[in-house]
Amino acid sequence: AKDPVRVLVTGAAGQIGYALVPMIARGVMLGADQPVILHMLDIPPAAEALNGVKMELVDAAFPLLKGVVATTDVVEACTGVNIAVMVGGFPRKEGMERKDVMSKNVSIYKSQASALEKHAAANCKVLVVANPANTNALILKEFAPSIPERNITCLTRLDHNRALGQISEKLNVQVSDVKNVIIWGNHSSTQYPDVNHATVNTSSGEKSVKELVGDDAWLTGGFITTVQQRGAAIIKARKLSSALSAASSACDHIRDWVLGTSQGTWVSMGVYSDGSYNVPAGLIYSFPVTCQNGEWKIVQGLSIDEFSRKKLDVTAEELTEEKALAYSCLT
Ligand code: NAX
Repeated sequence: AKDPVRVLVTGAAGQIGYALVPMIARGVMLGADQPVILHMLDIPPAAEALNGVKMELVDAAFPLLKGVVATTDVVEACTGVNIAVMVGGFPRKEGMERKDVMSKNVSIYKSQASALEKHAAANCKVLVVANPANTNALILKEFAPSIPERNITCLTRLDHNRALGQISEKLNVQVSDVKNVIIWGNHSSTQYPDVNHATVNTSSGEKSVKELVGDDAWLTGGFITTVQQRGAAIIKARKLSSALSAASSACDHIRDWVLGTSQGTWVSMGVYSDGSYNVPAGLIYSFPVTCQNGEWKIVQGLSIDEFSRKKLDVTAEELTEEKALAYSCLT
């Protein structure tokens, strides 16, 4: 039998945490043959709720779950973890300035970066979910210099999956037959969902999404805004933000990163930019990536038309501003 993998979930007493930890314990994230030990971190006001989640994990008697650490101590939470899913953060409340929210998250991600750097297992892979996800990941990277930058990522897979879902609904095809959409940039409303290279597997072979949809006005208009605004639409309908879809996408992100993407398929991940596609280096930016042997690689050589170029630049500009704002909170 395989040795258990230790998976940290911060903010584990929250909504996404509640949906995510059972998925991890069932093998959705790392595979049905991979035992796991869950490390759950939250803050003292949520300690009792966190303990309730631990009780439910015990009650669910998951065969793959070999242990549960539920704690408000960041060092205990980070010790020995192989995977860290950072869901905890400070939410934006009505009437709060952007800078104040940023400042709270910068201080959280700075201190959690240090704890991970000192106490996580070597080669720990990090996924930041909490917003502003790209910039939180960047702060984590800056304050954990001994963790390789390729190990620090943020979640845009939910946006990617939302784009697959919209195409599947529009064309009335199975979502599993749609692939290679791209989310470029920030996990925010400036993200660019791009279908220029996306395909659908049909009974007569692979067809381009653009050709099958045949409605450029939708692809460059309603489709993009629907994906960009989906989070807000969920809040309006549920009176709560997306949780099960966020949790499921976080599992997809880690599973593909660790176990690999299938041949001919790419996914979207927020990763440290190396300047590919003329995206400024030094931002955490969502790119199309393939994964093999536990490493992601940015898909190279895709054509970028003028419309797309503008969209890639707008979301990069927003990230550059966020980065400056985050840095201004450090001093
Ligand atoms: P909740 O407010 O339900 O849960 C957040 C939890 O984090 C709470 O239990 C809170 O006590 C805890 N927390 C706060 N500060 C902490 C700290 N310093 N250390 C550890 N835990 C801490 O929010 P939820 O709906 O679960 O969303 C979590 C985060 O995911 C939010 O920042 C949200 O904006 C972000 N999202 C990101 C998405 C993405 O695709 N990247 C999509 C879903 C979601 O909106």
